[in-house]
Amino acid sequence: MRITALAGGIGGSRFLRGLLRAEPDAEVTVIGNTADDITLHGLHVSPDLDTVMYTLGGGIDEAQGWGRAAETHTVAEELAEYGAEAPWFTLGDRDLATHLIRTRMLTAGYPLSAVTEALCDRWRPGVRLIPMTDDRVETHVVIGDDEGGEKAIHFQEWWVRLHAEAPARRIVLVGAEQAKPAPGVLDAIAGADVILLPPSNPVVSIGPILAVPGIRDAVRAASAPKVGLSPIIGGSPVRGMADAALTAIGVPTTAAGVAELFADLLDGWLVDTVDEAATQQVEAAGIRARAVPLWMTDPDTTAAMARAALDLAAEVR
Ligand code: GDP
Ligand code: FO1
Ligand code: CA
Repeated sequence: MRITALAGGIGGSRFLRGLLRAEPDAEVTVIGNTADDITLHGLHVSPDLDTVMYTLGGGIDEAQGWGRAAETHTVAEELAEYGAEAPWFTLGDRDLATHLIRTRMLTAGYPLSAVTEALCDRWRPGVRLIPMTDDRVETHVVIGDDEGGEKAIHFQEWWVRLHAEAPARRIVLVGAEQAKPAPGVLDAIAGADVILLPPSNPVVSIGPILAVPGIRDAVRAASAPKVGLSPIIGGSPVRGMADAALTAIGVPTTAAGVAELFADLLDGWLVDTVDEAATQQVEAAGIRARAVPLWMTDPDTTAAMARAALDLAAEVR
């Protein structure tokens, strides 16, 4: 079975780990979000690609959900002593090696998709990981400034430094309109037997992937059933500040609200059992809905979620 999934960082990669457990023989292609990418100290950092690569490759810091296991921070401490840029964004020593290799290959002229493939040669994540685009796309968040005006800041500054507490007036995907899907992305969508939307942040993880011209249309046009899993349980984003991003685009932080955001392309949607009542609203939007446990507490529970998504896909096919 060929499965294509669109994924952000932590939510996406934890779900993918369950998917590989539920369906070990599946050929899984992951289209990763790159709009969180940031250049720091001259290095190209791709948090969501790395989170997928490290999680599935066994190198993730499990408790934190991002960055490397058994990490040290000697370089970060030295950079702080120099008063270097962005002290709020910590790059660990082990993680830095990834950014060094990535930047070196990009500078040598390789596209990000080829660089990602090379990095995955080491990590062997068990999926084919493709960035959504080889072009630069950056999520910026417009917030109020001290003079009563407004300013746009990089998504990571809003998320990590400001903890998404500064109300977002707009979320702008800089460069998205000019971006092209990376090689292999459209084929992976058109050739899939099932297309999955894991419980990733709908606004700043799945949103940017679908905003690359051609990707949303390709998903909609694909013959495969398209099934998503709600990243919102009982009106809360479980982990992180997805509610702040949803509010910024005027979408309620509910399992049904997120389904409606993707109503043009979804055939099926899973909500958590506490949101069982939301299935009616989702079905009214023309999407088959089921309620199953959606807390990714352990590998078995997460595999059961993936199984439920594939069962729903078979049902709506
Ligand atoms: P990020 O890029 O690291 O922020 O990760 P993603 O975009 O892939 O996923 C983040 C989202 O995962 C959060 O907004 C949560 O809503 C969702 N999430 C995290 N843990 C769980 C869980 O156990 N169950 C469900 N259903 N959603 C989760
Ligand atoms: N998240 C943080 O909250 N603080 C950090 O210092 C931080 C550093 C970092 C370094 C590499 C990496 O791949 C991810 C990192 N993250 C950090 C996580 C990450 O950038 C965000 O959680 C997501 O991009 C939000 O979607
Ligand atoms: Ca992310």
